[in-house]
Amino acid sequence: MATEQSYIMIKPDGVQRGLVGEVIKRFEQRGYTLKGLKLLNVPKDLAEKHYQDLSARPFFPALVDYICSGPVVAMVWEGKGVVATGRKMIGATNPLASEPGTIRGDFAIEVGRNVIHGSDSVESAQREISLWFPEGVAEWTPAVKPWVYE
Ligand code: FUP
Repeated sequence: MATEQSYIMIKPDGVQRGLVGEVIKRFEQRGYTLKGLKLLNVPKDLAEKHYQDLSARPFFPALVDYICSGPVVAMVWEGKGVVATGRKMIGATNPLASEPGTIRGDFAIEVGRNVIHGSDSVESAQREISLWFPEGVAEWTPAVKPWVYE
């Protein structure tokens, strides 16, 4: 049975503010498995493709500029329910509406500086993982798996 994967990205503000370890720690501690990880400066066409559904929105040019303003950390995380649970761990799009205890609720104020992206559905995750990791991701099974899953 294929295990669910999500595309999780620490945006340029998260990288610049030194939140990479904090984000990775939260996903690791929850029990999810890191399958892909890279730091990259985002080409404009990749940012535009990633956010293609928002291309008609007034904030789109600023959003693309923000994503291209410094390196991001692109990741693939795997595990049961990782898409929906990842979104809960990340918090609401607008950080002022994000609950404390979520990543955005603990570390962000502005919607245009909201630290992290997480796929919003399994279908989006598949599209985003192909877009950001055309080379594919690592194959491995963590030894703790029987202690995380019954
Ligand atoms: P999310 O799935 O939580 O990342 O939210 P969306 O896909 O709706 O929005 C993607 C990104 O667009 C947000 F992370 C930040 C940006 N955005 C704005 O800058 N202004 C807005 O009003 C809405 C979204």
